[in-house]
Amino acid sequence: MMVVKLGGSVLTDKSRPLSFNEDVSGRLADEIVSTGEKEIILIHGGGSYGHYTALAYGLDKIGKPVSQVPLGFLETHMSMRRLTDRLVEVFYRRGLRVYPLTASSIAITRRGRIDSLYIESIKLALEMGLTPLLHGDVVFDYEDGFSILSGDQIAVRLALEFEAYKVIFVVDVDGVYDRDPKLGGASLIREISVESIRNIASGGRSSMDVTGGMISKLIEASILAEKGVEVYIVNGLKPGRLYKAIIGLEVEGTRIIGGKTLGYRGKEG
Ligand code: ATP
Ligand code: IP8
Repeated sequence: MMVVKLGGSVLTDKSRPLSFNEDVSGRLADEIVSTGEKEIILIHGGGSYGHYTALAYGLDKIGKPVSQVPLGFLETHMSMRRLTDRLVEVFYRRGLRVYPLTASSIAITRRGRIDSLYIESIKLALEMGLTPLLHGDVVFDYEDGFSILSGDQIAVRLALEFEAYKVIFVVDVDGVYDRDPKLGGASLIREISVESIRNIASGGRSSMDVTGGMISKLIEASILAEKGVEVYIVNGLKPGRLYKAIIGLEVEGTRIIGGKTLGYRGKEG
């Protein structure tokens, strides 16, 4: 089994609210189809849909006005579903038969981490020969009422549940750099260890300056790398990179290296 998280930075233009990159999404579908890989679970991120709506309602803020939550929760969920609908349509036209499943209907978090998860529908979709497509979402939370659940966390949890041997995060840059590449003068890191990610996250001594979405992605990804799962971050805006990463060809990008990389094919007992 393989899990691919299609980043919102690729599927949408994050600088423009509700902007869908139809051409890029279609080309990524072509790449997935041409690998012939059937054992695959797809997840997409929020990009200029979910993030934009959640921000508009202040859902990210501590001490948010309670009265705004139900509406913001609903609107953000609807925004994500709109992006899913667009993807399903484009993917279908390209011969990629995805079956969309809403994260908030199968997952409940506790303090932002997935606590309950119902995966039977994902299993049955796969058995039917359909590719499950999930997405980052606003979900119910046992303690906080709701949480914003990233597609990255979903990808990691599903990879563990389904004993994936490989997880690919598709983003709009070539991989992990020593600083945000959009600021210029950054160098691509071809392999990054879980240890150096921990140092960055805990403010330890490291030249890495990773912020926002990328640091959370790396922290999530390290959970998998530590268990020996192959984890890659590749650029979905560059044609052929996702294809190569799926079929296991050498690809420009970043690999996250954990402690038990060799021989591991599944989750721990
Ligand atoms: P989404 O959450 O919408 O699905 P995504 O998963 O596609 O988005 P982001 O969370 O936006 O991706 O992360 C990609 C962005 O991270 C890049 O556009 C890049 O500018 C930024 N970034 C910041 N620091 C770094 C870094 N050190 N290396 C690589 N990218 C970085
Ligand atoms: O883009 C975020 O998912 P992500 C989902 O994978 C929402 O972090 C609702 C913003």
